[in-house]
This record gives sequence, C-alpha cells and structure tokens, in this order.
Amino acid sequence: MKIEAITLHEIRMPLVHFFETSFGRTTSRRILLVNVHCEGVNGWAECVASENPYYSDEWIESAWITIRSFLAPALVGKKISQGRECAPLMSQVRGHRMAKAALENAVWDAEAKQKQQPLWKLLGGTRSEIPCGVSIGIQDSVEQLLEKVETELAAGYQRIKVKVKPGWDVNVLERIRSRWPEILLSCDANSAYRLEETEHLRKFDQFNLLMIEQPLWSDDIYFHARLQKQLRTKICLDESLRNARDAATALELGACGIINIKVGRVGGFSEAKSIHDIAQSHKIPVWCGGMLESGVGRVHNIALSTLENFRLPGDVSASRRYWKEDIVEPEVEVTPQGTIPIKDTAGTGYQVREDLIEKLTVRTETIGAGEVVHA
Ligand code: OSB
Ligand code: MG
Repeated sequence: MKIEAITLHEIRMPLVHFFETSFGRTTSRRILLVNVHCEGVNGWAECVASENPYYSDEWIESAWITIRSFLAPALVGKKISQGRECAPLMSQVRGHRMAKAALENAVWDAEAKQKQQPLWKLLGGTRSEIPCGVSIGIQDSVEQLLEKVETELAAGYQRIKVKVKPGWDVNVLERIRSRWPEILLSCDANSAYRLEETEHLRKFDQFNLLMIEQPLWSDDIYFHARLQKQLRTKICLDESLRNARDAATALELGACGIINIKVGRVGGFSEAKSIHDIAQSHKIPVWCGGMLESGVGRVHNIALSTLENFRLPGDVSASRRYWKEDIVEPEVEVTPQGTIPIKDTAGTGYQVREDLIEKLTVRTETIGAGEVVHA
C-alpha cells in the first residue's frame, strides 16, 4: 500500500449541549479529520486535539501545522503494508501524539478496507459488543446535573462519570449517591486538585466510586502513587499516561488501579494496544476514554474497545448525545442495555459521509509527493 497523499479537513460542529470540565466549557468543536489516499483506498481518522491547549499541550492548530510540515511528509511516498509501521516513520518528531495518532489510525483504517477485514479484528479484538458509559460535564446547577444522570440511566448507560472540581465535588456526589445508591459511579477531576488536598479527597471514599480519574497534575505519576496509598477509591490515570512506559511506571509505583486509554493521547492504535497489554499483564482493567469525537473518531474508539482487557464501560456513547447530525452512517447507537453491538463488516462497519464533511469543511489542504520535506 503506497501512501500517495494525505488530505486534512477542518470541520465545525456545534455540540447539542455544552461540555464543561475543570478547565473550561466547550460549546462547539473544531475537528481535524485526516484522509490518507493509498492506491484507490481512502483511510479516515480524527485528530482529537481540542480547540485549545488545556487538556494537553496539543491543539488543532499545532496538530495541523505539525502534520503538514513534518508528519505527513514522513509518510507520503512510503510503501507500507500495516498501520503499525507508521509510528517508527514519525518517531523523529517528539511529542505531538494526537497528530501522529490521526495519521497512524487513518492508515489502520485503510489497511482494514484494503484487506476487507473488520478493523476491530485487525486490532486483535474479541468482543461482540462493548459496554458503554457516559461522561457528564459540570452543569449550571446540581438539579440540572441530576436530570442529566436520570436521562442517561433511562437510556441504559452502564456507568455514570461526572466531572468534579473544588466547589463541585463532595456536595454533588452526595446528591447523586443518595438518589442512586447502587449505580456504577465515577468522577473525573482533570487535574483540579493538589496533594495537599488529600484530606478533602479522602471524603470521596464514602461514595463507593468505581474510580477517581486524574485527581492531580496532568504530568505527574509519582504523587498519584502517594495519593493512592491514602485513598480507598481507585485512582484512574488519563492525562498522565502518554505511552506504554508511562503506564508501566504507574503500575510499578502503584499510582493507579485502573487505566483510561485514549488512542489520541498515546499516539495511535499501536501504542494503545501496548498499554492494553501491559495493564492486562498486571491484572489492571482499562477502558476507552473519549474526547468529544465526531463519528469518525468514535467508531475507532469502538473498534479499540473490543480488546479483551477493556473490561469497564468506556466514554463511548451515542452520536445523538453530542451532535444533531453525525458524519458517519449509520450514526452510533447504544442499546437499551447500554452496549454497542460490533459489526462484522469490513473496515469500521460505518460509512464516512464524505458529502457532509465537504459541506462542513472550513479549511482543507492536501500534502502530496513533492511537498517540502524538512531535513
Ligand atoms: O478527561 O475524559 C476527559 C472530554 C474532553 C477532554 C477530556 C475528557 C473529556 C471527557 C468526555 O470526559 C468524554 C466523551 O467524549 O464523552
Ligand atoms: Mg479524563
């Protein structure tokens, strides 16, 4: 499979409902889509970098320019047979994992189409359906949040995760737990606390949470290990784990009891698989995180979630929770049991709506052979 050219698209999609975390509120997404052209086969993927460098240091503009100037030129013109051959070709570039992941995953997508195989099988998946949870942002009032929890439970979702920050935590968890004593409940702080707040965080233990996600600094592992010793609730690391070595470090230190895998955060499917395997060898469950993806990124998350050690419900939920109209056909739907059944068809099992993407595109650029390659 020769990579002949790579096309970038920026599309704009307003969210059905705003999404607020400890680092801010998102109302509309700027989404970077990547299309790799390989001898008649088109592979699609989504770069999950946000509109701003708040979740991580990458954002849509840095991803675009890095792909255009360095990453795409490292791939264009190359003959490769597998998606996992991409990472070594891009390894000269440090960091920029979300940008790299978009390219690698687009090549996996093309590989699955070219081999006429389901992507999930190519990745080594085994599940015929995956369990789904939801991530609910900070709301304007606790009442509004409780209404949202009620709606999602009625839709069948198997796990509720709520965003927390100082001032929106113990009070909120208290209200949810007193109304729903039995549900699978977790929270995500997106690095909103400090180690000095350990006594405060110990109050979370009374709510029988499945986990507390990323309580401390986004670049820390060691102090999470210190904190974990003080908590009964399992810590789940998200931001802190950039690659398989970070995961190994965290597991050796006892910094977490659960791992969130986001394929963009760790640089692509290959690295995500390595983290999955390391966690499995430590008997630590993983689950698939989300980044408010459009259907293109979402269906890749679904494929990844079929791997055996994705034993907990992911933040992989239905298209309609985010978008009035999604860019894949059919849209992603969740059963009343809170699962997504896995399709046995070639590729992702979902069609990318190229006509709609064309309409939503505000900027596009193609990097072909003969473009400037930086030495
Ligand atoms: O920390 O998991 C996170 C969204 C954007 C950035 C970071 C996170 C999230 C979510 C949303 O929690 C998950 C989803 O896509 O539904
Ligand atoms: Mg998180």
